[in-house]
Amino acid sequence: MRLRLRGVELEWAAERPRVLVMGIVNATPDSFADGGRYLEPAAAARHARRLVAEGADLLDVGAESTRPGAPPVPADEEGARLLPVLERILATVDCPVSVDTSKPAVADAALRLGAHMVNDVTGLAAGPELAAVCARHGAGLALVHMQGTPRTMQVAPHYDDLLGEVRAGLAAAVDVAVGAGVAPEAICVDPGIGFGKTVAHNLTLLKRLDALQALGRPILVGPSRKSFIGALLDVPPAERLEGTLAACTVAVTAGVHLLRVHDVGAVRRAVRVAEAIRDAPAG
Ligand code: HH2
Repeated sequence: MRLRLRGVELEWAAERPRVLVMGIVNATPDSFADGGRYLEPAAAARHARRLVAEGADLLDVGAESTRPGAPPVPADEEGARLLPVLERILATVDCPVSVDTSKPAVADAALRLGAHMVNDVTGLAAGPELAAVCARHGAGLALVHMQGTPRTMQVAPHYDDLLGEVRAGLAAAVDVAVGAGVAPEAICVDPGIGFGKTVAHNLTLLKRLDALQALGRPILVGPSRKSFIGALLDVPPAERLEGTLAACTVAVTAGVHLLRVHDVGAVRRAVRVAEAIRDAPAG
């Protein structure tokens, strides 16, 4: 399996694939787990360097919180937060950098600065324009399944056939992206933990990531510190490390390719053990 980003190719062996870790840098005032800490380019770049030193294979930089209930941020404000931080990070680290945005204008500016991939949590809900921007720059594109919008998605999520609907939604998004000129090898897919999902939906998706293998694309998942862990353990985001490690471990067993997380060092160590168990002789 391969994922072609701009100027970089990520590769997973058919046997014993090594799961890659994507470290999160949120240049936002209000992200649920780390809002306000990395708004300044220097602080964000320091954090990026630390995540890479802890073992991040790539970074995801965002400037709009998509936590449940979050208000939309205008493109000029998102760009004004994102671009100085991104520029500094690109000059500081030497791994691929993804930008977490759904806005074509913001993505275009970020890709002009040298970002390698766009991470769209809406899965091209607004149409093919964002994908066309990625195609023009030869950038990678992560497509995330979301039911509703961040403002409404957790009101009453409902599925008649969870795995079938998430898979079909992602397949449709992949078709839109390819129709806009994105190479299939440049696309990865994500079931969207917490994006229009109940706790039970999130648990089933993590357990059954294998249901997305039929899409033939690398699978990305982002359980890090999310509210399903808070619901199970009754702890705030800062105390969700153990829950995050458990979710990541199960995702490794279920065939994930990329994990989007805040706690890179701890996840890297947990993943190494989970991979060793996955690859051990069965008896
Ligand atoms: N989750 C969040 C943001 N971006 N991207 C992908 N591909 N998958 C995810 O699950 C995902 C994502 C939400 O987490 P975070 O960035 O930590 O919080 P906030 O949206 O409040 O900034």
